[in-house]
Amino acid sequence: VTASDAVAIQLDKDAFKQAVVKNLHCTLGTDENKANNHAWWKATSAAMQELVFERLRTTQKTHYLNDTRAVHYFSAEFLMGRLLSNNMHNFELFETAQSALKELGVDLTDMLEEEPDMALGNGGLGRLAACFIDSLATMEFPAIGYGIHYEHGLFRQEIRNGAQIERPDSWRDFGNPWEICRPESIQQISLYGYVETKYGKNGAIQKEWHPGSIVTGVPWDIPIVGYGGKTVNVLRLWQSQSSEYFNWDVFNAGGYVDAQRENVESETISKVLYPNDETDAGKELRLIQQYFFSACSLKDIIRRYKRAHGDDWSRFSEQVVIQLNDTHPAIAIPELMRILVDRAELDWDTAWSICTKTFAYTNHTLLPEALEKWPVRMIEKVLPRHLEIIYEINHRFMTEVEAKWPGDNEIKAKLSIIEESNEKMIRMGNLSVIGSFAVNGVAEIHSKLVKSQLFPEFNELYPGKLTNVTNGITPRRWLKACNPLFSQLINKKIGDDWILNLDKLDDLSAFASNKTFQNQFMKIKQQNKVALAEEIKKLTDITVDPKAIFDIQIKRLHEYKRQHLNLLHILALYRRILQDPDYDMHPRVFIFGAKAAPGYALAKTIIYAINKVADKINNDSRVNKKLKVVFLPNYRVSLAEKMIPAADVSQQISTAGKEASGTGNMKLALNGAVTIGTLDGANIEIAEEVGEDNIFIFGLTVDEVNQRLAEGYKPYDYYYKNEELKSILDWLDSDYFTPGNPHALSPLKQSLLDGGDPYLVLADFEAYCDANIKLDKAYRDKSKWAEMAILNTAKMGKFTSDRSIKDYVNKIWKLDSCGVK
Ligand code: 26W
Repeated sequence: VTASDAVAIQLDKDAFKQAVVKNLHCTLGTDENKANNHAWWKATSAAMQELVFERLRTTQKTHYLNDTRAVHYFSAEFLMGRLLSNNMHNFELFETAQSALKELGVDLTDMLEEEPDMALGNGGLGRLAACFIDSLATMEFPAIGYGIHYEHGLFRQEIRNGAQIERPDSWRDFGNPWEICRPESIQQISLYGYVETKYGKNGAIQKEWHPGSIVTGVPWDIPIVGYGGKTVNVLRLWQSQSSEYFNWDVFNAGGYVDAQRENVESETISKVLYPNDETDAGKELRLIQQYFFSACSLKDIIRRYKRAHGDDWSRFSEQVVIQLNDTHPAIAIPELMRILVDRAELDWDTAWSICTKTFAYTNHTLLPEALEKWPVRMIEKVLPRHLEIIYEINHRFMTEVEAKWPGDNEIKAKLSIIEESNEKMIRMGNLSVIGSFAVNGVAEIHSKLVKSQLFPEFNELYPGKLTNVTNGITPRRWLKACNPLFSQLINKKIGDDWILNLDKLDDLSAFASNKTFQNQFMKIKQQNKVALAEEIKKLTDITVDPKAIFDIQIKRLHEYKRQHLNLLHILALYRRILQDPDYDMHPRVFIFGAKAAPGYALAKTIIYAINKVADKINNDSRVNKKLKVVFLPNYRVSLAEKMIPAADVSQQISTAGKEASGTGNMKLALNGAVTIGTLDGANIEIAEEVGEDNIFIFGLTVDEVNQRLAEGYKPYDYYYKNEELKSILDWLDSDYFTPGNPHALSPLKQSLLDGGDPYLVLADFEAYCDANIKLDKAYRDKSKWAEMAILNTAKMGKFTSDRSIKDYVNKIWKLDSCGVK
C-alpha cells in the first residue's frame, strides 16, 4: 500500500458538514445554536463512526469469507489516547473536517480537546499495544486486540503544593462514541470452587471444576482504523458483570459460604487499572482481572473457530496465534489446556502440542520486582483446576530438564514453574517460556540480556525460541497528526510516502545541511515551542522563553529511569550560576512529565523534589533568565502529543541494562529532538541509525554497570570525591527548597548514599554533566544543531511500528495480509 493508492473515504466538505449536522440533530438531539464544543465533538465522532462501521463490516466479512489466520494480541493494557483526530487522519479526512467545521463555526483543534484520553494503560507496554494495532490495521493484517474494559483508566494526577495526588480517571462518564457493546458475544467464566476427580469407564481420570462463582464478560468493541481506511480491525475489551447464574453447590458445601465473603465481587473485576508499572503487587483482584480477560478472549476465539471448523481441533494453531503482551495474560496457557483436556477431551500430548503452537510471549522487563509470581495458595483458591494443570505442565517439563541435565537439581529449581520459597510461588515468566513457541525481547540489547541473564538455560534447552523484535511507534499519530507543520514541510520536500514507508524519511538527509531547509525546520520547531510555552503558562502559570532549549524528560517516574539524575544536574547548574552569575550557558527549560505509582514513596518524593526545586529556581531572579524547571501535571498521551513536537532535547538516561527498549526516545527523535542518553534499550539502535555525531551518549555501559556492582559499588566515594556533587546532595538535606519543612527531600539523598544508589546515579553524574556541556555548546551553533535535529528525523525509519509488525509477522506470526476491497 502506498499513500497515493490508499482509499481516501469519498466525502467532501459539504457532505461532511451534512453528516455532522445530521448527527447533531439525530444522535445528540440538539442543534447548531445550542451545541457546545462537547456536543460538536460527539456529533463529529458519530459522523466519523458511520464511515468506520461501513469499513468495519466490510473488513469482518472479508476476513470471515477468507477464513484467515489471525493474530490475537492479548494485553492487559491498551493506552489509546484520543481517537477522533487519529481516525480523521487515517481516513485522510482531517483537512476536510477542519474546513467543514470551520464553516459551522467550530474550531477543530479546540473541539478535539473535548475528548477524554482513553488511558487504559500505564506506560510503554500499553502504548506499544496501541501502536501495534494501528500498524496491523494499516498493513491489513487480520488481527484482534483483546483487553479489559476498565471503568477507570490510569489515575489523573494533580499536583498540590508540589506533591502528587491521585484522582480517579473517568474516561466514559458522558458516554464514549467509539465503543459498541456486543451483548450477542457475552461470555461466562468461572472462579473459585473446587475440583472433583471422577473415574470413567476404563478407569480414565476425569476432572470436573465446580466453580464458586460465575462472572459475565460483556464485550465492548473499539474499531481500529488503518491508515488509508481500508481495513478496520477491532479492539475487544471485556467488562465484568455479575451473573444471574450461581452455582449453588458451593453454598451447599458448608465451608465455602464463609470463604465466599472474601471473594471478589464480579463488578469490581474491571473497575480499575492497577497503576503499578514494573512492580508486581501480587493482589488477588489483579490475578482475577488477568484470568477474566484471558478466559473471555479464549472463549471468544474458540467460538469463532468452531463456527468454521466445528470440533476439528487439528487446524486450531494454523488459524490462531496468540501474542502474550508480557506475562499478564499468561494464565491463558493453562486455561487453553483446561478447555482442550477437560472439555474437548483431547489427550494431554495433543492438547499441549496445540497450545505450544498457539502462544508466543513478549518480555518487556528484566527488573526482578516486575517479574510476576503468584502465591500457589492464591491460585489454588481462585483457579483450583489451573493449579493442577500447572503442576502437570511442570512435572512433564521437569522430565525434559532431567533428560538434558541429568541429576542437576540446581537447574531444576531454577527452571521450575514453581518457586520453592517460604511461600510457594508460580513463576509466570517460566510458564510463558515453556508454553510458547516464541519468546521475544523488545530491543537488541534487551533480547540479548533475556537470553544471557534472564533465561540462559531455556535458551540452551530451546535453541531459536528466544528472539528479538525491536519496538516501534506509529508515525501516523507520532508525526503526521501531532506535528502538522513539520509533516507538511516534509511532504513538500520529499512527498508523503513516508507515512507508510518511514525509511523514505532518509531522503531528508540530503537537505540536512541546506540552510533554507534548516531555517524552515527551525522556524517550525520555534512555532511548536511557542505553542507549548502557552500550554505551560495555562497549566502551571510558569512563563518560559521559547528561545531557550526545551529539554524534555517524559516517562513514568522510576528510579531506574533516573529523573533524579536530571534533577541533580539542574541543581548543579543552579549552583554554578549562583557562584558565577556569568556562567556561560544557553538558556534552558527543563520540562518533566511523569506519574508515580501511588505506593512508590521514593518516586513521589522525586516528583515533590522536582516541583520544589522548580519553585525555587523559577522565582530566583539571579538564575531564572537562564534556567527554568517545569513539571507538567497529568502526563498522558494527549499531553505527549503537545510536548514532543516542541522538544529540542530528549532525555533518555536510564541505568544501562534497565530500560528494555523505551519508545518515547523514538517519538522525540522522530520529531527532531536530539537525544542525550545512555547505551540502554533502543537508544543503542537509535545511536546506530543517527550516528554518534548526532546523539549525546554518556555513562556506563551494561558491562561496566555489572562490573561496578560486582566490585562493590560505593556511592560515598563519588560523594567525597566530587565537591559539586557533595554540595548538591547536602543542599537536598537542608530546608532551602522546602522552607519550614526541613528534611522533606532527605530520602532522596539517603537513597543515593546509605541506600546504596542501586541505579548508579552518582557513578554517572560526572559523565552526564560533561555530556550536557557538549550539548549546550552544540546548541549555540544553530546551523549545526538544525542539521543534527533533521538527521534525527531522517534516520528514524527503522522505528516505525510497521517494521516491528513485519518482524513479528515474519519471525513469529507467519500471517498473510488480507486486502479489503
Ligand atoms: C506487574 C506489574 C507490571 C506492570 C507493567 C510489571 C511490568 C509492567 C510493564 C512490563 C512495564 C512496561 O511498560 N515496560 C516497558 O515496556 C515498553 C514496551 O516494550 C518498553 O519500551 C519499556 O522499556 C519497558 O519499561
